[in-house]
Amino acid sequence: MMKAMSGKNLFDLLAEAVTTMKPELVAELARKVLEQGLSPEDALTQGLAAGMRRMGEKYAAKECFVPEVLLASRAMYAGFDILSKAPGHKPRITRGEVILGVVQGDIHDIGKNIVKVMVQAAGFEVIDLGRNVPLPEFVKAVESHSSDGSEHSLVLGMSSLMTTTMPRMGKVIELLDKAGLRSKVKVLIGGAPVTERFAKNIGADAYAPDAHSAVLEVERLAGQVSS
Ligand code: B1M
Repeated sequence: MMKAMSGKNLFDLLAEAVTTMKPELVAELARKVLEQGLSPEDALTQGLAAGMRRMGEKYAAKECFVPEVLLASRAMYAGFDILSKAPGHKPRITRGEVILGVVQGDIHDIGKNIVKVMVQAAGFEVIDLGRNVPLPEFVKAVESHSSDGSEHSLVLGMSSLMTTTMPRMGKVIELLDKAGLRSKVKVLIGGAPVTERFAKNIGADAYAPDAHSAVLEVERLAGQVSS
């Protein structure tokens, strides 16, 4: 049985349990976060995401290998499942729709899933297309959700973790243009190699470096989209 502890301690322990690849401990700590009435969003960003970030740094420094990164992401999901289903974590009002996906050729979806939960928590409905999404699927989703008769604003969020796949986000914008749908949707992009400058170059409306900024950008963009 774990004693009550401060949010910061608990979030640090969560991050550590991710980097030490312990799914049972991550789940136990995530439940503790909820029992203590702490914020699931803070636990996601300061605990789970921080742990994965640390794991990413270790991988880049060749201090660990792909199987360990996979085990860490499995541990991360053990907490993610609990925190994302927390009561009161569901959107109370739908402030708009956000189509989200990782572009074709790219299977890195941990960051996208964190963005998804945070955006849902902020009251938006998320249409999750998943990862390795064929480019026309983004266009189809925009087409169907911009003509579904709803009064809500529509944002398309694309994620890419590789320099080889990030130009495909620009391709999707071109396809939206060709289909006459560009004005119906605001485009937000993100992912570790993406920059503000790249976003401008490909004609995206916004860039967010992390999940928290993604929520702020979605809120800003949703206010701009005409229904
Ligand atoms: Co891969 N991988 N990987 N990998 N992997 C990277 C990305 C890499 C940088 C590692 C390296 O070489 N240093 C490198 C890419 C190099 C490049 O740019 N060209 C790489 C590579 C090469 C590969 C493979 C090709 C390896 C191989 O097979 N030879 C292969 C690719 C397969 C494919 O996609 N086709 C591969 C595979 C994998 C695993 C399957 C083992 C696993 C992915 C598991 C999964 O996602 N389900 C994996 C992982 C985990 C990583 C690293 C280590 C960590 C990524 C991560 O989850 N970070 C990564 C190295 C690194 O980043 N240092 C690496 C934590 C996550 C919380 O952060 O995703 O950045 P992030 O998301 C953040 C922000 O970016 C932002 O908010 C999130 C939360 O704060 N954000 C958005 C993300 N999306 C957003 C969208 C928004 C807004 C903000 O708006 C819509």
